[in-house]
Amino acid sequence: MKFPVNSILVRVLALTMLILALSHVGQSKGSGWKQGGSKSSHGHKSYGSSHGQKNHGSKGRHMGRGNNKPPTNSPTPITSSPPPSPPNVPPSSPTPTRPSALQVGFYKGLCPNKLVDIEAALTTKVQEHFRKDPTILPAILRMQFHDCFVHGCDASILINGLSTEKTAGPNLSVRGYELIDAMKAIAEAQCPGVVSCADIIAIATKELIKLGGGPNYSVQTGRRDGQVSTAQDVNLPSPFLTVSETISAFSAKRFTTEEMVILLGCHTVGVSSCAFFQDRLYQGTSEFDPNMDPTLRQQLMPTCPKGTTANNSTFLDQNPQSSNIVDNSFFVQIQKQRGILPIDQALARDPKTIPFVQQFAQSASLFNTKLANAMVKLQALDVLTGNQGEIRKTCSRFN
Ligand SMILES: *[C@@H]1O[C@H](CO)[C@@H](O)[C@H](O)[C@H]1NC(C)=O
Ligand SMILES: *[C@@H]1O[C@H](CO)[C@@H](O)[C@H](O)[C@H]1NC(C)=O
Ligand SMILES: *[C@@H]1O[C@H](CO)[C@@H](O)[C@H](O)[C@H]1NC(C)=O
Ligand SMILES: CC(=O)N[C@H]1CO[C@H](CO)[C@@H](O)[C@@H]1O
Repeated sequence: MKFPVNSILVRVLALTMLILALSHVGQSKGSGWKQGGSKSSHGHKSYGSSHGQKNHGSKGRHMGRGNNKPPTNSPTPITSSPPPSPPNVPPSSPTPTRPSALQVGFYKGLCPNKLVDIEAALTTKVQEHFRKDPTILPAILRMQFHDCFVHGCDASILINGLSTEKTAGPNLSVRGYELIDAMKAIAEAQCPGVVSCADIIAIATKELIKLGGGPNYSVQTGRRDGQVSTAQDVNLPSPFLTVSETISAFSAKRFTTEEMVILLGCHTVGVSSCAFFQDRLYQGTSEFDPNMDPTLRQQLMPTCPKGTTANNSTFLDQNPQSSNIVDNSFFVQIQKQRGILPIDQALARDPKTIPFVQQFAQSASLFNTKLANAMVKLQALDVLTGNQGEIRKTCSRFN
């Protein structure tokens, strides 16, 4: 699944975004459309990243925050893997004590200048970047998903090297590293050695979802950075998996089917390149999808001629008013047989997921609440806290 982006400058940016859209490239496909075959997950990860991530342009309404944004949701913090919290509170410690679990506002008072609000400084950077490039939204959503799904949310996706996670097939379309590096530079300048790269990704993700018109939830912080990153660990759910296979993949990470559906709903922003859906367009190809909306098929054919190797892309949310907005229109589109990725369309046809698709399509507020809760849970997946891991000095290298 991918996550696309959202909202915002709709028209103006749309062209730009298309150009920017990420293409997921290279994936292999699996078996046929809706056969239950077992496709292997090619390395893509779908979710947020890989395909999904395509960026979209941004169309949307306003760029940002704003105005009509839905009210803040306050998801209950979910601690999926509660880190051991040793009650070792040093009496009268001279330096601020780092809490040993994720919490909202973790960094308050932890910088040398206790008045520095480092999270606010980082958030400001995200806003600036988003104004210049709204496609950063799907890109970072995807990065967050890829990072958390492989080895927990420990910034392992950021490590450079010959066989790190970054080098795995699915990472191919992950981008947005420059924003993370810019945020880390701010953190190190104002608050050296304190802010983890894993938290920087989390803060960026939260802010971008809000900027894209989605829920304004409270992001937890306090993650530590991991010390392992290997390509062979990367096993993200492919967009060619069946619904049952996708449920299994998410279940292995302790997500319910409902949570899986809402997380795939992040495809409300982002783009997909032809490689992920062109087989659905042409009769006789393995994934030809006779039930695709015929108008959509006609639109997509010139974008992805049969057998093309061009990496043209299209929005995952085919509502042109909302292709770059984090909202529930993706679910309405797939109900109309206007899904792009095989797994996206399958969600609207499988009895196991139809009820969730219907609920999210009907209620924007339910979509926001459930998405906020699922993001908090995703961002707490297998995190390192307390004294675990490290605080990297440079996000792309272990210390
Ligand atoms: C988002 O939530 C924060 C914290 O509750 C609040 O200060 C801010 O005004 C909210 N922003 C929007 C756009 O609702
Ligand atoms: C997609 O790629 C094909 C082949 O390169 C090209 O002819 C076509 O104009 C492209 N379509 C779009 C919408 O970019
Ligand atoms: C996709 O197409 C764009 C524009 O032609 C090109 O810059 C980019 O490198 C291509 N991406 C891949 C992965 O081939
Ligand atoms: C975006 C990105 O960093 N992609 C990387 C994925 O892995 C390959 C192989 O190492 C790199 O060359 C890409 O740069």
